[in-house]
Amino acid sequence: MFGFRKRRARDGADERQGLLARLRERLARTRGGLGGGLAALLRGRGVDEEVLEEIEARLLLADVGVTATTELVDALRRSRPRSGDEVVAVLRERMLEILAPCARPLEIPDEAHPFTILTVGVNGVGKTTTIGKLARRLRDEGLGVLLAAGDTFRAAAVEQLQAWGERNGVPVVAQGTGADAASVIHDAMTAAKARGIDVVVADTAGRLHTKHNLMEELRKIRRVMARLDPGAPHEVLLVLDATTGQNALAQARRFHDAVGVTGIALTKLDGTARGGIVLAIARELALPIRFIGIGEGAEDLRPFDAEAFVDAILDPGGEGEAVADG
Ligand SMILES: Nc1nc2c(ncn2[C@@H]2O[C@H](COP(=O)(O)OP(=O)(O)OP(=O)(O)O)[C@@H](O)[C@H]2O)c(=O)[nH]1
Ligand SMILES: [Mg+2]
Repeated sequence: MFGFRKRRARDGADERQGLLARLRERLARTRGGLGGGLAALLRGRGVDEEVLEEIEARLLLADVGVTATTELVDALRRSRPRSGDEVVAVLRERMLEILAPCARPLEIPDEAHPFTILTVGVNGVGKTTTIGKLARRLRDEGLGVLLAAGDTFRAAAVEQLQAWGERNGVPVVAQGTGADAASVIHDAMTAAKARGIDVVVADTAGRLHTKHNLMEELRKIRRVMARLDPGAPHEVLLVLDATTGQNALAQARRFHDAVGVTGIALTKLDGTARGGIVLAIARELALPIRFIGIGEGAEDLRPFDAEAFVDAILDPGGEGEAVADG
């Protein structure tokens, strides 16, 4: 009995190592600009003003944003690091201070029946894909999930969500293209209640945050949901695309003003050197970062873990990796 438990614990540790390694691999481009680049920059010289300016430029290039970059560089200036390791240690500590308040995982309490998640965001940021991955994650945790095909605008949107539903064995409630999105989501909530489903995740059509009438439509969806359950939507999950850089902040502000965002999923952190946007989001918006997307596969959605993230973008660690790609 004891042996079994010990093996389980080790399997858990191995699995965590595997997850961290994959995160590192997927964030290689951001790390190339920050951590990996730092090691090369500091080789054989002290941390003078010129080095600080270079670090500042790299942080800005990685989309860390002016406010957080200034804070990080000021911290370096004050602590007078004498080696690359010390620079990394100071940055690590400060970055964690910035990120920690935002690393609040999505919790699904037992009381909400069903717990409803309304997914919103600009066109093409990864809403539907995130919903598909999330459905898989929730299902694996033993929760009953139902998806609502609330993107009734784009022609192939319903089929795309249905494909994710089939892949994960999760039911999808849909009407045709052109149907009223609020009515689809209403139907889904009613069906979920009748079937004792735990979580409803609703897709919506991509919309530009600057289009007033489209934001008004989201407000209507909100109202319809609240009529069925005063607590709904329990989560308004805003999906942001990391490759859009600082524009993501503008999107977040507009969506938050319109529908009250309660959590952020930040996608496409793989393959971009602009992963520092996570720090800008944490610094500029007091919103929980629930998930990060690091690939297109079903297992590529991760709860946001500040420590794992900072280590993955900063740690020059790995052998001979230094300045991988630019
Ligand atoms: N590399 C990468 N690609 C992603 C990630 N998330 C989504 N994508 C890709 O981004 C593209 C758009 O994703 P969708 O889920 O269709 O985006 P959407 O927001 O639903 O788009 P609309 O419904 O048209 O507004 C697809 O090709 C996805 O595979 C991610 O974390 N990493
Ligand atoms: Mg979509």
